[in-house]
Amino acid sequence: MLTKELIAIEEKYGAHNYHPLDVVIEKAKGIWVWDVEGNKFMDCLAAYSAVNQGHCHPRIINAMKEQAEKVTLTSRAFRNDQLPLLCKELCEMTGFEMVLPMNSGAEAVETALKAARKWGYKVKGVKENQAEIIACTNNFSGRTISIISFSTEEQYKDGFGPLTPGYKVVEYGNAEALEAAINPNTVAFLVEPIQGEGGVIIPTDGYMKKVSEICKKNNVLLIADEIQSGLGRSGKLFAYMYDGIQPDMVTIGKALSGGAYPVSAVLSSKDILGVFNPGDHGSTFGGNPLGAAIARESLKVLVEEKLIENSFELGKYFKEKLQAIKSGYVKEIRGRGLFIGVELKPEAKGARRFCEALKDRGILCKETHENVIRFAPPLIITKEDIDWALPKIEEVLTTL
Ligand code: IF1
Repeated sequence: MLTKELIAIEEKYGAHNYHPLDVVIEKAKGIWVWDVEGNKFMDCLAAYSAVNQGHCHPRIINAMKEQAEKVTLTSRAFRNDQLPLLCKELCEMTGFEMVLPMNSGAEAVETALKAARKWGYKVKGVKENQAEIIACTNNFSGRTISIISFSTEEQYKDGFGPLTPGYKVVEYGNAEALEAAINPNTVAFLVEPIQGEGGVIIPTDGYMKKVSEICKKNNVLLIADEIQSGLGRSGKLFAYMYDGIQPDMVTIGKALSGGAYPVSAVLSSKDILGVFNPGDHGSTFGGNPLGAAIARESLKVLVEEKLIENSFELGKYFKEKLQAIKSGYVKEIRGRGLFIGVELKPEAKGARRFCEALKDRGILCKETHENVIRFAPPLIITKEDIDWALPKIEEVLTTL
């Protein structure tokens, strides 16, 4: 079936909770995707950084096939041979002591929030039900009712009340605002070291170091949400590493599985994740052997194919070339590694039409926050691929 028919069917039978570009993808490999009519596109979104390793990476797909022939799900009522190895390998790779595996990014964030609250009561000594968690303006950490409760995007909250209490919001990038908001009931500060949905917002140098010091001084847990910015996207393993800190908890997801299967996790210490006793928390699929096998191979690919270094080098190259484009529409170009946002001026009348024009030239991007075009291709991209895309991007940014 062709694009129009498939779109009509989806419009009829599928809920309209998205407004996707009208490209119907049938096949994907590396940085390229093909639609049902055989048109080829460069994927510059990488499924919101879930396919950092490239679409259908052969090693990841093979790991998935092999494990799928053995056992896919045991539930956590029993043990399996893949989860212990994933936990060990994740800790060795990241320097954390303990892992709690979940499935979606939101579930990992919810797990971190629950751990912080319970740590607050059992370890810090906050009075029951008085725990406060501080988040940032323009945050995005998932779509559950508790997570949207601290969103500053009205649409994400509209119609979903009553919201979960116990959250405060401070200005992103403003360490003094965090310090002022902390009180004896504050148990944690949740922050994205680079805000993705917020429009690829990079805080001033040293912000993460400052908030880490403020949290330590006030016995408040620092939770870094690296579900989008992590696993090489920023040019380092984690974006917080630009400030040379180690948060108390880190949430990861998306590229943890190379886009092959929902796998997420919370990385932390024994003291913090030790607040969970058997039966406190869990999930049917959390820690399943299929996801664990896929995640183990996805991490190996990231390291062995030097994708983090590639993200750093080619991100610098891509950003410099974008900055060299003389466009009256561009207000600012931000980025770290292959996490790049091109913010347009109001007179550009929004980024959506630029994404549509890029699609017509074989490049798939996604606008974020109305006027930012996000360029976040798989980390396997080459200089030649970027050179293929640049003239098309220049044409759109200078002639639309
Ligand atoms: C959508 C963007 C939105 C995330 C960070 C947790 C999660 C995400 C930093 C939750 C998920 C996805 C969700 C998807 C679109 C995309 C997204 F930021 F990437 F662009 F929405 F803002 N922390 N981000 O980025 O992970 O539960 O989705 O696995 O909901 O539209 P999830």
